[in-house]
Amino acid sequence: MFINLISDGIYLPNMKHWKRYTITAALPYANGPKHIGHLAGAYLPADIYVRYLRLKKRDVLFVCGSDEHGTAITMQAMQENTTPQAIIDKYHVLVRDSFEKLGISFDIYHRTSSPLHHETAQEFFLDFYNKGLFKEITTDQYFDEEKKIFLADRYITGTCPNCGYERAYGDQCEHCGKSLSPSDLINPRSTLSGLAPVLRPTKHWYLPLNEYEPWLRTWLLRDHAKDWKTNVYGQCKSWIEGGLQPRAMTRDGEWGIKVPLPDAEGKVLYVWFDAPIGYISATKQWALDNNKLWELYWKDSDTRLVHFVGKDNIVFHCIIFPVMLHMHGDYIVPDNVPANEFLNLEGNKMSTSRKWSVEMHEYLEDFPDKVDELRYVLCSIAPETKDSEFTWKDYQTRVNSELVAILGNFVNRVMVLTEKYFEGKVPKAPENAELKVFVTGQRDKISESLENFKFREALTEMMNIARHGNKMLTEKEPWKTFKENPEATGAVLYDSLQIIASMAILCEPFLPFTSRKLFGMLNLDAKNFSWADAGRQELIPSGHMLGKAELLYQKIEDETIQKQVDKLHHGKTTDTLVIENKPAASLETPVQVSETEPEKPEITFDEFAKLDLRVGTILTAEKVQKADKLLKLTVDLGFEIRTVVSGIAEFFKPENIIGQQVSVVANLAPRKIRGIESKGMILLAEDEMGVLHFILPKELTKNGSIIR
Ligand code: B3M
Ligand code: ZN
Repeated sequence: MFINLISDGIYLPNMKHWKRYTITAALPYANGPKHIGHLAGAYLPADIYVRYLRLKKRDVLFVCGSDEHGTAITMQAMQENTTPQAIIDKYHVLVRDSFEKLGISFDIYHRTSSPLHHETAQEFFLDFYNKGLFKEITTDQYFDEEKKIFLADRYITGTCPNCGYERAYGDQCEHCGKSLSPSDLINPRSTLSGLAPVLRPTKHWYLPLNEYEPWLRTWLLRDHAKDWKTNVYGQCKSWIEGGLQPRAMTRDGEWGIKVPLPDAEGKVLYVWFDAPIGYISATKQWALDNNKLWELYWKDSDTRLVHFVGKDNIVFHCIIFPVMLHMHGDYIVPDNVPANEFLNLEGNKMSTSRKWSVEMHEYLEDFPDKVDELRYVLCSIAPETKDSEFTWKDYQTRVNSELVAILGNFVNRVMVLTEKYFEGKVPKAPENAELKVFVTGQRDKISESLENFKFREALTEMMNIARHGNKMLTEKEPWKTFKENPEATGAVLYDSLQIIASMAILCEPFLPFTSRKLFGMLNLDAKNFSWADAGRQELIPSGHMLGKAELLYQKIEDETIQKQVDKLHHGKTTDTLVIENKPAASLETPVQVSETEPEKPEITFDEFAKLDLRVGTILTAEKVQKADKLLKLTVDLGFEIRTVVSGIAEFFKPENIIGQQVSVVANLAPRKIRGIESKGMILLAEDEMGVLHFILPKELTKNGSIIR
């Protein structure tokens, strides 16, 4: 426990006074564009935090860059008939430029393909190797003989031994949710060639995570029980308690960083080994470019290291990378990993490959001058503690009724009235002590929320200042008092201008473009102000000439919103991209493979006649705990009521399918799914977008009717 004076002059408990900050945001895979869910998950909160720290005049470094290795990129290149280099070159630029336009203020946006990074990652590997820390293990892995490549789990499909679904992946069955390993699959096939893969022995270097369990229990489970977000802490706890296994830190393949050993021909470093080291190489590059000492940002215990990531990256940043830093010895470990959950879009999971997403570059094309609007909405709905949802309607409402009606309106009224009554000069007025207490109080509330990574709360407190200003104008009606009492009008406008000046500072982390405009309108130089200035007396002095007023925000019309909704529903026309990094149960982050389903072998009529297909009606539906994809249904089959567990939770809300008529395979052998006995299977059609639809008789049909 630390008690420290922070620079605003207030005491905040539990807060160490850090000398400097190293802030990282997950390195995006350079194999596709990134969507607003990524932005809300990691990059926006990181940027808000960093901008806040800079305003507090802290020494802060914000690093990011492209993650350019991994089997996903190799496989994608094969599928698209191009090279990994061509893919990463294209998306490195697209993603970097999108971030820049969105005001994400990285100090460096590096690349893991750079020689400096290769060297740094190899140095880590050799450090562990020379200290004898790796375990060398030879195992049998599936190999595609046609493509001459070892297959990552995701690239093997086959029949699920648990539910019989024929397109289960080597790491998980998406139908019943069971996690699998490739050898569990019945009739495994390579998704690249369609051929049955063969097993071949291969040697790899493993990080003995299990040996670091005691350290993790102390450093993470004990020391961060209070200050880490519960969603993050909970995930780490279940990983550690589930028993840690040694993890291979190398892969077979050509694309990536060569394993720096003589007997390692054809082996590269595992992408999750090298990618987080990318934060360190980015720091080295930045230090070279700016004449700084990189080691201070990674090896000094007074440096606060914070990783901003989405929830699918938690284990890598909270367990694997910290273990690596700890094994190396000289490095600091993260003080916090304030990971967010996922942002859904209009009722469904956001997904680039399914074309159900708003890509950052597309938003920028359609709304080039509405960056703060997006930042505002994404921060207000950020999935801080649980998944949340973006809808275009909600975007419109928040922009119109909050940014336009509260902040924009307040600023506009004050500018117009000052111009009208005081020729655009800050009027003379006595200091308002009460207002000063209010604004400094808000400033400190925002600080506290931001220090605790509660961005939504911080944004609300920031907007409450504008709400307060509007209320003041409405109550005091300075336009009515001017004739008889110009001092009264002057006093209200003076106070309002002080509020706006404070807001120009306090809104900067969230709305940097608005802040810039406000400083311009106030005719003040942003460089002369810091966080501590917000709320201080005479922030903008009497007699100061204001700049030109401009409209901060414009109302968003229904047509604009409708266009976006239509675009989403009708699929997109841009040719850019198509691959999604699917967070999987395995530690490999793979590519969603789009393939045409091959025809199945012929069956006889008698074989077909063995199926007992029936019409049924869903009576109840509920989510299965801890299984994102599963719903537990009871289905009325006429002759009996059945429990059926179905992998449709991503597509249907339980309350929406009660009373739905469905087709059921009634004589499927019962099986236990997540401890629930399921008997029967609901039939669904999967469209080209991967969306599921029920198959049902055209007319309402008696339950139990036979389908033939
Ligand atoms: N590229 C995965 C992702 O974008 C990965 C993050 C690396 S952070 C070191 O989800
Ligand atoms: Zn299954």
